Amino acid sequence: MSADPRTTAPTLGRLTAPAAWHRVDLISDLHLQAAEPATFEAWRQYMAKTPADAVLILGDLFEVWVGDDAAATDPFLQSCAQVLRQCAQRLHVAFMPGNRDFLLGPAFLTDCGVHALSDPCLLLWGDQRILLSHGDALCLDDRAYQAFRQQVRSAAWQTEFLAKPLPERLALARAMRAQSESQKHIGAVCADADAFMALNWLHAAGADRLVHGHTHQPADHPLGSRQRHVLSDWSLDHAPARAQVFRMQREGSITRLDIARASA
Ligand code: LP5
Ligand code: MN
Repeated sequence: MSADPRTTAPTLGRLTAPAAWHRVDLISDLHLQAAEPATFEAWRQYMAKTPADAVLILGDLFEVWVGDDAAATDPFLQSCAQVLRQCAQRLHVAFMPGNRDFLLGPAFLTDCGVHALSDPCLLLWGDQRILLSHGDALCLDDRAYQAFRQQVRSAAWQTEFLAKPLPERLALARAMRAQSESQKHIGAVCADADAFMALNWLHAAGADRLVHGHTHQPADHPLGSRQRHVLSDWSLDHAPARAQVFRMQREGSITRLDIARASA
């Protein structure tokens, strides 16, 4: 019998912020793709202009990622790599995998100068202890997804998948995206983060705040004396337009900025 994820202590990554950091930006769920040029352009400008000391990307930066070899031949992915590379020369950029881009590998990150974040990860910053996650692992009521997740996060499945020819991987990813969207259209899935599991993670990490994405329902939820903050997804190519940056200051204040203000 496998352990109950609601009560199991998570394996935590850690990021200790240097004393010099004053602002940290959190973004997630941009789902970058060539078919959504306005979203890409807003992200490009934001990455070039943000006054933050660090941009931490909490998963689903890309619509799908089927292996680092795809980036070598895809002009759109090369443009994304260039944006990451230029930003990483100016400030600390880190990436945590989401359910769309969990196959993004260390070779691509190293090539872009981007640091890897594991999920969940504890950010230690002055007096603050902030827990970061993509959020999909917390959506426990979505049993079908959790079974799928367990399978595709295994080393054996990933080795087998990445050994397939690129066109086959792209076709499988397209089929999986279509399957996922069709589930939503029939209203089958409306899972949110499990509050008990979120609180267990916060206790285990000794953290006051949990920040995650994935559910695309931006909000701030009290959890006893602690907080769960949900990031927005980004889309400037489809209504309703949305692209929010979650900006944290060293002294503890938090602001949700729309993209125009975040890039100023
Ligand atoms: O991403 P989103 O927001 O639409 O929905 C997620 C869950 N869906 C996914 C799938 C991704 O959208 C697509 C993954 C692309 C990765 C590319 C590389 C790997 C390719 C893998 C090929 C097999 O993560 C969705 C959740 C939702 O979040 C809310 O939490 O519900 O979960 C699902 O839709 C999964 C299904 O519920 C269970 C799937 C069982 C497998 C069925 C196989 C169908 C045939 C597909 C052909 C490969
Ligand atoms: Mn997601």
